Amino acid sequence: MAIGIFGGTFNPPHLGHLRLLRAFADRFSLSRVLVIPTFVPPHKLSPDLADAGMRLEMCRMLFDDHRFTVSDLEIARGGKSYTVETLETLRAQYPGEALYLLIGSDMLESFDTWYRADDIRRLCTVCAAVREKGKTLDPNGAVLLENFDPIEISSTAVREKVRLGEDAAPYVGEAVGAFIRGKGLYADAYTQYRRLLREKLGAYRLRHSFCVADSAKALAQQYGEDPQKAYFAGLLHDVMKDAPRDEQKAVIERGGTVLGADERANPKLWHAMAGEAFLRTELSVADEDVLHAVRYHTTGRAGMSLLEKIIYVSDYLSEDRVYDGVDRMRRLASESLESAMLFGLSFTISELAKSEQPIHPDSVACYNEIVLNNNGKDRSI
Ligand code: DGI
Ligand code: FE
Ligand code: FE
Repeated sequence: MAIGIFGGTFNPPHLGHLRLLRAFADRFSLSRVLVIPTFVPPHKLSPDLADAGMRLEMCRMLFDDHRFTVSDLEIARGGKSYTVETLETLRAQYPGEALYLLIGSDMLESFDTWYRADDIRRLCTVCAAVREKGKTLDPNGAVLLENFDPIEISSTAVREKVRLGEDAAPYVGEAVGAFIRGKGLYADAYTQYRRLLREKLGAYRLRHSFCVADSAKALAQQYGEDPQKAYFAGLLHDVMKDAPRDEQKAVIERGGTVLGADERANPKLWHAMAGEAFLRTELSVADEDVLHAVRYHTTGRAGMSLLEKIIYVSDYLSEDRVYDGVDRMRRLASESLESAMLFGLSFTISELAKSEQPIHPDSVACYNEIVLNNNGKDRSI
């Protein structure tokens, strides 16, 4: 009998691991493969690292094959997980059986620096497979799994997808996907909102929203606003943008806002008002400053707060934006929010005027306020 050993953090285990494990078992005719999640010392624990019990449980769900056994050997042992010690334990437990150790190809290069690497080589056959399609590998004393067709996914990438509100199931299978969601693993305080945005927005608008949130957070840090608040407002500022117009209108009316004549004629402005109403009524947001930042992100207005300005400007300079002048916009925003506001307002107002569209009075008031404050320059001549 030959026994395979596959260690890793499995945070979380994914379909790439599963495919690799199957190829490993097939290639060496392994009757048994021990999957051994590593112990992680408490000081390394982070919100991004599922605890040992959960990693074990996820492994048991995913590696559901009669040949595979998930073992808590290293987790139960605790302390630093030395592979050589695990091999010695297994050698004693399974005398006379050939041991095959599967390691990640990324580990191969540094293998010689592993604790007692020569003893590891004596105790087992070291095996490795490519992780990226079409890559070749320097075996460095290991037996390579030939013709292995990897699934190009990593635990890091899965965690990032989950954090951004994506469902993990396509990468980790239904059971582990449901587990991650149920336990709220790898989520941060905004994951639920990103998930909501995924339902409400198309791909373009979703990316824009993520980018505006990032920009808003950075500007908040620069100008002394609460970065979390700015991130949240930026994330949700366009939440209603892709909804059909009659739905936008219904949300506005349900929120108790009455459309004025300037707004009724201009459906492009509705998403900002509907956004405010949605935050207030559906998400129970009570922070008036956040609500105003969403409400006035399209037109601006006179007397804007710092947060309102940050959201207004972020919408123009987020990473997804490409237009002539975006570099200038970014430069201006790094110097003064008002200069950036003025640049944005001038840009939009002249675009609107060129195509003979109405300009909302709030935009005019916002523009005038900044110009009359001179924006630090003398305009009296
Ligand atoms: O939602 P975004 O595309 O990210 O950006 P936005 O909320 O600034 O919306 C931009 C649209 O709104 C664009 O089509 C121009 C229009 N807009 C902006 N300010 C005014 C305006 N339309 C009118 N009529 N009046 C304005 O003052
Ligand atoms: Fe918008
Ligand atoms: Fe926007």
